[in-house]
Amino acid sequence: MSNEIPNNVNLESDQQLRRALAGWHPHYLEWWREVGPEGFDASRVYLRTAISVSAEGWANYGYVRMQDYRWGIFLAPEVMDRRIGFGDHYGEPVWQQVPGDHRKELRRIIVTQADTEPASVEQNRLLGKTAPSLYDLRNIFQLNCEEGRHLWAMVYLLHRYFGRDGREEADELLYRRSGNPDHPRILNAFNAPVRDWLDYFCFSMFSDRDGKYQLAALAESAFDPLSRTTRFMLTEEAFHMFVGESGIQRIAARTADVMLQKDRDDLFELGVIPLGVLQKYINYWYTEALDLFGGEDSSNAATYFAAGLKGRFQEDDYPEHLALDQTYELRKPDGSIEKIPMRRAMNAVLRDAYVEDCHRGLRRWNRELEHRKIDARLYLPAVCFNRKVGAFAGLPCDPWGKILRREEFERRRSEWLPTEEDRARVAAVMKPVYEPGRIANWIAPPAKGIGGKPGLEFEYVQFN
Ligand code: BYC
Ligand code: FE
Ligand code: FE
Repeated sequence: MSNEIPNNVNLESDQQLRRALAGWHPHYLEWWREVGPEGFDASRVYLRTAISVSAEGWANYGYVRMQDYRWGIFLAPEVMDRRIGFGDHYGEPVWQQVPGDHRKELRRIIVTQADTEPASVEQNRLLGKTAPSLYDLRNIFQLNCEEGRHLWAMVYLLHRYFGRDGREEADELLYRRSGNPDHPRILNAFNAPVRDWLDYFCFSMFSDRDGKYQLAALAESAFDPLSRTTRFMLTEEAFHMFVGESGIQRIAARTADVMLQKDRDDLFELGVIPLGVLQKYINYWYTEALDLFGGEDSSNAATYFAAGLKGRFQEDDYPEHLALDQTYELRKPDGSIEKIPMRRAMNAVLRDAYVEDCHRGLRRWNRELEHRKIDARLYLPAVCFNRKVGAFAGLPCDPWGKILRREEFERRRSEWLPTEEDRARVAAVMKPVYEPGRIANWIAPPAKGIGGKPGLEFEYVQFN
């Protein structure tokens, strides 16, 4: 079987690991059949498959049926004499095995990360039915397959380094289900339904970007196998964020074009998505993603940092790596400041880097509006808006950070967050387009195609 699993972890010579994976693999395929993309089992998709970690190993494009995708196990190359970059063990050699003292925490971090990967596949499973073009259809399938591979990456760590309880956790990962009240996925945003392509693009923009920051923090880990797996996963994450960011950009561009041509209020009737509705989806998914960072004041975060398990985004860029005797200043909506010891504030530090990154995407979207001399602008709501986790959880504040009376917040909620009516109208414009050369009315064509192919004319998915 190991010859079926592309890998650079010497699977051929590790019989125990091979046996563990051989037990898990059929369950994984069952899971994919049950909750993977629905309705495209017979389709051949123009996918990229990683066959090695070198640049050439990447550019491997071809038609495959998704269930035959070669999910592999890849670690970024070992860095010689790598040292622990932060926390109480700063400067010591990194670990090639799990230290007994931190086993529980490490397993928990890996399981939390792992759980998001299959969850996202489950969330997206129906979207192929309403894809705006073959290009977009191919991209969602590419992301699904790569999230499947990310699950493999984490299951590799559990099987290889955590023995029996690692194998049990790996089984649980195929048992929990996004949105299932009895056995839900671990983090909230991964139980939220992704019902239409606006949800999906926002999800890829904001939740996959959380992935980028969490994976980057884990890439700093003293546990070297975790660092190496997450470093390779990060190379795939860039495309996931591109799909989300460029997807929203193309929607904004299309809506703006229609606004220029037709001076009509009801853009839905013209088959495009009003900017106000796009804004509500942004408000929703951005704040769901902010919750994924955990509490601003977190003893777990302090433990992870002290132990060297989870660092900051690009830890090397910080002037020092102990984060002792420093405080983080958390600004509250009432203008007051809460001082948090720095190590306990690592979730907030990571989130701040994330927020800045989101603003870069936002500026690109707004440029589409500026170009066309349209006055409206998209924005990112204040970090205290619509929160369920952390210091701002449950606060009735508006997207500009102003605290409201609770009744007023409830009354105006539909101005800021998608309503059932919004969702129904979005769903009504999302009719599938499966012909090469054509695209749905509500989104602009992509600037370029995939793997050197044209954006629209190429038959990225062949139905059988
Ligand atoms: N939902 O100390 P606290 C990706 C719990 S995305 C539900 O504030 P901590 C991807 C928490 O477990 C990247 N529960 O936070 C994207 C704790 O429970 P206990 C995913 C939550 O522990 C798209 C309590 O509240 N990667 O890859 O520092 C497609 C207090 O927590 C939530 C990771 O998350 C929540 N949102 O947790 C595909 C990296 N937040 O101890 C893939 C691994 C907190 O009271 N995870 N809780 O029982 C971690 O590093 C950390 O666990 C967290 C923050 C970042 C989640
Ligand atoms: Fe992932
Ligand atoms: Fe991703």
